[in-house]
Amino acid sequence: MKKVKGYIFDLDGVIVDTAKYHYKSWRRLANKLGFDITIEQNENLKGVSRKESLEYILKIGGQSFSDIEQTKLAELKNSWYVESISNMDESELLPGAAELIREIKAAGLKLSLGSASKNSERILKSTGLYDLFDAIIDGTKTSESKPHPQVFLMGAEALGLDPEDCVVFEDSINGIKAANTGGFTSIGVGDEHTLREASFILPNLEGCTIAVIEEKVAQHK
Ligand code: B16
Ligand code: MG
Repeated sequence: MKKVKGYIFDLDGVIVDTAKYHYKSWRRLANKLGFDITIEQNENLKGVSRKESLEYILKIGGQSFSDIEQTKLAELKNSWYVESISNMDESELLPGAAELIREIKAAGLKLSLGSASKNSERILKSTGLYDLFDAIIDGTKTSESKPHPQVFLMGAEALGLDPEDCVVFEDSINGIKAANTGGFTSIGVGDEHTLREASFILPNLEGCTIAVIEEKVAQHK
């Protein structure tokens, strides 16, 4: 890659600190059904759609429900999740994320969201970032879940760029796999061991600038 032309951001766990609310809401649902889920099991839920997350959780609890009941359970979890993000503002942004997004926009480079969430519009609006994105690809537009690369491929296409000209920021194992499979440079944001399949890893986005990314991408080649 000569120069990074497109920046694709995952939402939950990269831009905003919502992963903890997803976990809390899934845990509340599991507890209501009579079992519990661990923080390690929650790692496998990151980047995974609501429907597939529920299927995974029900498997942990050894429980089965009809499709209609599953829809109701997913809706119940989402109502708790939406309630927990109802007063969301800029204070929920993860360190450095908004600064980097604003720098990319000011530099005239392309920005897309690549999230599994169906709540992304609400979250981006309440944190003041919605208008900065050239494309918003999320769970309302995709038919495949990460680790399938669809969400990122749609993002690159919406930006008019090839995957090899774009970087993807991700906090989940499934998201890193999706970016790698799609031919993107994957940037893991978070734990070094968990995200070891990424092209490179940053502990968080604090102090992260276009120059930092360009340098890391050049080193990775
Ligand atoms: P929703 P991301 C993902 O968002 C979350 O990591 C995952 O935990 C959640 O189940 C999924 O969105 C669906 O979210 O229930 O809001 O539609 O990390 O891909 O931005
Ligand atoms: Mg995420």
